[in-house]
Amino acid sequence: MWLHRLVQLCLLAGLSTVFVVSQGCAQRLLVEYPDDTPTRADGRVASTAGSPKTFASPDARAKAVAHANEQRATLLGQLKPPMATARRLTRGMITIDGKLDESAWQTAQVVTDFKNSKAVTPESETTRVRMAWDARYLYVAFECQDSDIVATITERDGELWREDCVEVFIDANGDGMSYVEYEVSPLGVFYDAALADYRPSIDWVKDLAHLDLQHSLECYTVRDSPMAVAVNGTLNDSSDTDSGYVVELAISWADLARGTNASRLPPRDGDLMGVGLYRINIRTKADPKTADYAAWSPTKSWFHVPFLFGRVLFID
Ligand SMILES: [Ca+2]
Ligand SMILES: [Ca+2]
Ligand SMILES: [Ca+2]
Repeated sequence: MWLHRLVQLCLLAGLSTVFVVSQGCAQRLLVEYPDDTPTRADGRVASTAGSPKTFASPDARAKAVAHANEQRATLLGQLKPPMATARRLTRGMITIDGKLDESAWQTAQVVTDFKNSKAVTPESETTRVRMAWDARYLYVAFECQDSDIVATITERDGELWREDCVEVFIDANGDGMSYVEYEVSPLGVFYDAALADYRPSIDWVKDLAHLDLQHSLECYTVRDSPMAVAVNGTLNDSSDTDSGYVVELAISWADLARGTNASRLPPRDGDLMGVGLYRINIRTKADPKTADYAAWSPTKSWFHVPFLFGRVLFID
């Protein structure tokens, strides 16, 4: 019954392929994201609302900017964003199927040690991420240990951050301002947005946590960024203990280029990008109110702090 309902939900969500394989008492679910998914907007659209912050006087603005710059320098010094390498692959080495059995994944650097972003405390269940790239895609693989997998949202671009999900933010030109955001849920639902025209000195004058999302968020829809999810456990059933889920994602350089103002994609050997890797982990069993908002590079606030993203070094 549960399975039937899940397949129904996936069909409703426009997901083209669902494979279920029984593994003892564990159930394995693979979901592929189709090419013809409905879109909210084709490519970039203009910001819909909001206006830049205003200040009582030029002096007040200068003070606010100086204060924000000072805070940014302090946070950078305290949090020291981590770095990881992504190695270049030959095309075809990775198959997006939710299984990380390719040799390219076995040899990729493992990013781990995620912390709750605000409190900078260790997450409750382990997240491991690997990255790699080729001429067409940036590949990102999440392995999420999760004893209680929670995912009910089936709508594309739904509010996935309210349930279990993983998130990748990419500041392709490293300016600490504009970036794209991708989210994937254990149900294989996708969210994407471009955050542009973001001005750290002006939009964050209060406490570095007040990015004017209304002004900066742009709807945008990927065209060539396939992903697959494998769940080892039961979704939305807290009566048992789940093992976790895997998200295997390929983000095309073409999609990234449409969402950012990066001038040089794909990257070249030695290029650096800002990359935020995040995971939201609802733990209904532990306490319905608790969740981990975990980050590879914690921000001491929410996730939208692009100058504190981790750094990824692209190497041949
Ligand atoms: Ca694979
Ligand atoms: Ca969970
Ligand atoms: Ca479960």
